Amino acid sequence: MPQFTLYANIIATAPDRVQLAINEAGFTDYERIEVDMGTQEHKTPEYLARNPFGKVPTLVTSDGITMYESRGIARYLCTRYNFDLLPDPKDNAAVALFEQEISCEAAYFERPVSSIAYESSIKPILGMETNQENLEEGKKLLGQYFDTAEAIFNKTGKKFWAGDKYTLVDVYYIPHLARIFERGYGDLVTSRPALNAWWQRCLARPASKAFIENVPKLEEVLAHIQKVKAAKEAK
Ligand SMILES: N[C@@H](CCC(=O)N[C@@H](CS)C(=O)NCC(=O)O)C(=O)O
Repeated sequence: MPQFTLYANIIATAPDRVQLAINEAGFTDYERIEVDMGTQEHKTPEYLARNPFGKVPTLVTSDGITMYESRGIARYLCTRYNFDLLPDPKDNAAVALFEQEISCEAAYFERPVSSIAYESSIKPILGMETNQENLEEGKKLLGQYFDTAEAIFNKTGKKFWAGDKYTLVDVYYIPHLARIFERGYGDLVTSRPALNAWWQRCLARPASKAFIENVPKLEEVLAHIQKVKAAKEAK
């Protein structure tokens, strides 16, 4: 029996925080179950019993732990299975920087990047029109956050968000940014030299590189949705 089951969905960003942590650790003793969000499987009583918010990801371990929230799950897996993506617990300065940056990602990155993702990827998938004003506002706010981040990278000379070690903080940025690049907004990163240097360091890591290169392309997702719809209508 595998150590745990990860309930996820191929086009969803949040489960990818957990998936990339698993990939970076090279952990293989688990199973991944694709939740069919097209048929609202994540809103069925059976799924809601595992995750009352009706979202992916959810983790279920072989010894009976059920857990939701991607950042919490990734951190739990790191602790439980010794994924080398956390700071040395004896290094107080490293732990402090890690905790600070974990908060910054959730507080300052998540909201603007989510609005870009919603306008440029999710709305087309749901058959809705992109609101260009909201998209531009998201890009502006993300740009402002990245300006501050750029100054910090320059001032500190750190290689990764939480210091010189690649950690879960880097993992948490990558799923959204991979999609930002896929949608053609990669200049938000590449126009800032220190941030771009960080991105290149991530790309030099085989697991992160493979993840970034294989992120689902919106055009392919839309084509797949059309195919499923056409097959249903033909029945
Ligand atoms: N804070 C949650 C967010 C989870 C989340 O919003 N997942 C999205 C996919 S990226 C989802 O399941 N959406 C379906 C819905 O809200 O119905 C986490 O990090 O796990």
